[in-house]
Amino acid sequence: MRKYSVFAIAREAMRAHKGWDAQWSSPEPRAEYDVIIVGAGGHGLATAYYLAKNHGITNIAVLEKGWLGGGNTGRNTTIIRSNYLYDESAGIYDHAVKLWDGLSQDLNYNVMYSARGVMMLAHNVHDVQSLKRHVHANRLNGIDNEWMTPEQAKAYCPPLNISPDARYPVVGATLQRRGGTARHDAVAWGYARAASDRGVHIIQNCEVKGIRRSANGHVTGVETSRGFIGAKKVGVVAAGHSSVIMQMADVRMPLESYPLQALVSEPVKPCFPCVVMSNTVHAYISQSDKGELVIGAGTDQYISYSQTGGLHILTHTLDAICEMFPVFSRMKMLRSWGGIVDVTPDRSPILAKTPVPGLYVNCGWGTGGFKATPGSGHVFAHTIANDNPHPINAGFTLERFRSGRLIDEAAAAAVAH
Ligand code: FAD
Ligand code: PYC
Repeated sequence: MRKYSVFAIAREAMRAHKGWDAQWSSPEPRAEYDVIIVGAGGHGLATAYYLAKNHGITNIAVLEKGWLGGGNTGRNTTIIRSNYLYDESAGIYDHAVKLWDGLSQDLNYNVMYSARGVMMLAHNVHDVQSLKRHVHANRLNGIDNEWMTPEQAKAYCPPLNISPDARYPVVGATLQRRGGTARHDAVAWGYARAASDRGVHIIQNCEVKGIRRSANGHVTGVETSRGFIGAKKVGVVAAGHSSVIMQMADVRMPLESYPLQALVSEPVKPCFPCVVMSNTVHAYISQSDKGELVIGAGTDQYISYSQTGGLHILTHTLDAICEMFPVFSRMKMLRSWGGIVDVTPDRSPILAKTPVPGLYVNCGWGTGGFKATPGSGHVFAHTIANDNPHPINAGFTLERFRSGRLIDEAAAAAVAH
């Protein structure tokens, strides 16, 4: 029997999709584009889509060193929520949640957004104080989030163990009902097809290796594995590798890259109704529409560009899952994988102009950028088109790491890193 990796299966499915060869096989690059986007993940493809749809800019190439959606977009655990602490974060993450609702219709592609509720568990006094603070901050920003007793949490999620004898007993929880999941690869494919329909070139197997600038410092294009390609503007959206690419234009980024792993169980019938996250025991879980339990942990503790990670992270995570949900202790694991996430010192993204004219960057989403995909693409397109940030991303500057005006979301990131 032929063996497929999950990504090979995805590629085959893409090819089988009607019109794949005609629509998405890599076109020959033009000599000059109005905009080049580096990275065909969800954020890069969404940026191209909104540039075309909202700003009438269609002479765009999205350059991808591998295949579209093969980076973190196709590796993440698809949790969507907007229960962050600060106003800037509430602005961008809730902008995204509003766009998720209606995205399938907008793209005419089923991204399987499912608002099934995201629950975050408290196991000690510190968790209670921190999570309640988030509930209050969210409400002030008009974002739904509510506090639950352990009994209410169990009523919402019956497999949850709320025994006081657990090693880390559940002492309360928050619930954002509009939070949930979507199908990650469908998001990349949906944005790709909709952008391609508007004339955007998606050029796969095309690695950016240099950024060329004129004598006055303005960007003029990129050196790639397929030769030089000219552009008036370049947007870098290459999670995990942003600092390497920005270095090509002599811009030093406040980023570190870490492996982040996840795994799925064998598929079973629907048994898990929502998303549950626990930052204290370092584990989170949901069930995909295929029936697999989707499980993840914190980042590895060392920086690396390797798309694997330490086995001990997974075993620790499974210990935690089995304690919180003893009913899953006899299930079998199907596969595990890793991605590379780029993390800023304040765990908030950078979506901004750079000191280089014509060069823009969208990075630093760390462990939590999938949920932001539509909102991020929407405001980054605005930033590139107008050479000025949208009010929603105005705070997510590079400059804040000099001024100290940080947006510290370490607690809301909810995945240890
Ligand atoms: P990517 O999808 O990584 O796209 C960047 C692309 O750039 C890649 O395809 C890459 O090949 C390409 N590239 C890199 N270098 C070059 C180059 N030199 N030239 C051309 N192309 C290049 N977020 C959530 O909100 N919820 C979650 O539940 C969640 N779970 C996660 C679980 C795991 C295991 C991982 C790894 C991440 C998770 N995340 C989650 C984070 C989320 O996946 C990312 O923040 C998000 O997908 C980033 O999207 P992107 O489009 O910016 O990056
Ligand atoms: O940001 O919600 C999140 C998340 C969950 C798992 C990884 N990131």
